[in-house]
Amino acid sequence: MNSMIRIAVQKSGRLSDDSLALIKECGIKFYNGTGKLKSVSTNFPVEFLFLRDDDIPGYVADGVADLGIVGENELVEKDKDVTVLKKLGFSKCRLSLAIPKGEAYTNVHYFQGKSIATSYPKILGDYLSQNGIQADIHEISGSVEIAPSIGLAEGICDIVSSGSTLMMNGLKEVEEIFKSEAVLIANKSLSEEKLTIVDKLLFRMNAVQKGKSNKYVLLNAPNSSLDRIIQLIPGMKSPTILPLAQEGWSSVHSVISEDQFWENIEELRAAGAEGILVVPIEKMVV
Ligand code: PRT
Ligand code: ZN
Repeated sequence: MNSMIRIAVQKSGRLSDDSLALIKECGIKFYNGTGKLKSVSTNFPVEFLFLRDDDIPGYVADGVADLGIVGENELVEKDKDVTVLKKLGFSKCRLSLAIPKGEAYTNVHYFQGKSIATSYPKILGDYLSQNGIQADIHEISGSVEIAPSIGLAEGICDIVSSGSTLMMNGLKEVEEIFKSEAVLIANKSLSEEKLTIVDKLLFRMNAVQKGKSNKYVLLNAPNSSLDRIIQLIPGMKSPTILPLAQEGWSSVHSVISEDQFWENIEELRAAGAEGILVVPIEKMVV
């Protein structure tokens, strides 16, 4: 029988769009009409389960799903025995302690004997005990940020991204206790057949990720500066050099990481490069 893997992705929420976009960029086609709980790809041996993110670590640990895409915050909180295959670079956020704006804060001992509302009692509990703090953890499932203003708790521990939710609720961030991003997780006892499919998927994901962090650069340069330019943008093996119709000039094609490009641009221009074009790369296999 032909094997197939099952991937659990968030049904709707902050992880969904980027998870599905990544899968599509890997060339995997499927239909995800609203309200669907399952979908089978038409061109890759994979079935998708659309779930609440809270359930994903458990489903993967139990083998109901073979793989899952979930935030590290949810994974660590649920404390399930799964393998993290890959950090995916999206849904980045932090889990932080926050207190009312007007409160004076010096260090984490502020929380000694205080009450803290959170949806992450395990991560918070571990952090407090590592710091020798005894506090009263109130587990609540949503709207954590209003807990201090309604008198439920003195501080909160919640996910922060831009910080505007804290600000709007008269709170200030005082300790970052955990950094999170989306990760690809796997069941620990996948069959050889399934592992072969997982490897194919990882190969595609790596190509997509590498493509995103690199750019294709084309520029014109006088032949006298080619040696310097090749040093600055050595590319994957070495740059492609093509003669321009104008005597004494060449077109240089190379691949460069975006960060490096901004660092090198002045030097490229100083070396005589002109007409510099930077083009996105869809996939990159090295
Ligand atoms: O319905 P389901 O259970 O599947 O979804 P959910 O409501 O539990 O989770 P969802 O979709 O809100 O978030 C999914 C994951 O996205 C989280 O587990 C995090 O890993 C990640 N993520 C990234 C965030 C945020 N950014 C984020 N800003 N999760 C939540 N928030 C919330 C936060 O709780 C707070 O209310 O946004 C508010 C803070 O945002 P700022 O920008 O105002 O600081
Ligand atoms: Zn959730």
